Amino acid sequence: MRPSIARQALAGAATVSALVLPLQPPSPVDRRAELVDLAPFGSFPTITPEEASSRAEKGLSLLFGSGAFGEEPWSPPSNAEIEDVDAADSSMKATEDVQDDSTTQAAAAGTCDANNPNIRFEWRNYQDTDRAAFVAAIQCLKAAPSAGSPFTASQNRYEDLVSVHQQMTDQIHMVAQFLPWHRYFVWVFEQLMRDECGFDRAFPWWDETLDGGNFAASPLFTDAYFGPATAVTADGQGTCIESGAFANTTLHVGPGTGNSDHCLSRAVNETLSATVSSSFVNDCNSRTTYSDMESCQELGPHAYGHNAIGAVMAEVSSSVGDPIFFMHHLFVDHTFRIWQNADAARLTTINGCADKASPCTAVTMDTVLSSMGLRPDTTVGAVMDTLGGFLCYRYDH
Ligand SMILES: *[C@@H]1O[C@H](CO)[C@@H](O)[C@H](O)[C@H]1NC(C)=O
Ligand SMILES: *[C@@H]1O[C@H](CO)[C@@H](O)[C@H](O)[C@H]1NC(C)=O
Ligand SMILES: [Cu+2]
Repeated sequence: MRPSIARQALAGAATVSALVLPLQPPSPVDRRAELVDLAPFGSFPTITPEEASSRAEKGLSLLFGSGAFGEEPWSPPSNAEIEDVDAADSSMKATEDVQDDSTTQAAAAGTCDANNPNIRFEWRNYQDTDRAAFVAAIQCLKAAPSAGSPFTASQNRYEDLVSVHQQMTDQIHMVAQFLPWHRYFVWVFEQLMRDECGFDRAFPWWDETLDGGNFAASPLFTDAYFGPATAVTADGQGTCIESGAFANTTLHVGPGTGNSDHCLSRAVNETLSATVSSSFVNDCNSRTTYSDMESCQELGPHAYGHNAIGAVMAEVSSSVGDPIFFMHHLFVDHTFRIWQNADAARLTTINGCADKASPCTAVTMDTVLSSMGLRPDTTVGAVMDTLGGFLCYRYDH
């Protein structure tokens, strides 16, 4: 089913917003972006920041801000840090470090020079030429053919990623391997960009807390890059994205478990985006057991980021259809890495449920992570350390 789309005349639109007017050719002055019913998209389940705060171990949370978490993650980069990046031209250096066959070489060798890993640069530290190359490589995946079966409904290489996530939804959400699987999935995306679209630069990440409360003004949501963070309308509709690198995209996978053609749409709610804050992130990261931290992050900042962008991004199974998905999950992965940095044991241990059976199967280092053949399967243990050999990256801060 195609979500119903109402095109409205501009004049007096607010007073006739409930009406679906007959389609008419828009004049250049009068036309508005197509509106989208949000009902087919639903939303991610959440806990409130207050719930996260009241359940967190307050003793540990006092350590935040004192440098106890190593990379001082949640303050904007200092001028000195930015100058370091410029002086070393680290994006070029990281570029040279990319292995020709990074899919298998690092995994087979099991080595990573921790002094010389790939570096993921926060979008504000990522140069314009790198930004343009990054979105161009995503466009390349969207223009390349799908590999076909088993990527149901996919009509291009990018949608193969959407299809994998859609089909695996129940195995990768609300389970302990949520964080390791999405770390692996971002890596799979990175490999497709490098191996199939020639992307040979450092990767970016998005410190979403810097844009909380004002996604619309984020340097990601511009016509040069991901397109606008269009606001949810007063009567709760989204809009098709009509500018930026992914303007006028038709998606074929989803929404939900079904597959029907629908536009790439957003419905940004800045009340929800304001919830994506460093205090919420830190409350979740102050939890000392993996499973407590994981559920707090998944239902907390992770879920609010999805719901704040809305429409395609708010739909659990096929949210990958909006390329901002990967920037959001780079943020989630950064948060996970910061939690791990506080204690070396967090690179080699995990707990919680690997499935939704009762009693459940416990997650272990040997729990398998699959991308349905996009890239080889791996294990939770292989991705716990971002410098462990299968992976070889760190964040710029
Ligand atoms: C934005 O989210 C808040 C919090 O859930 C909600 O109360 C409000 O109605 C939403 N705004 C719109 C326009 O949907
Ligand atoms: C997207 O479609 C709209 C409506 O047809 C059009 O005005 C706009 O120019 C298109 N944008 C691009 C980048 O093609
Ligand atoms: Cu997911």
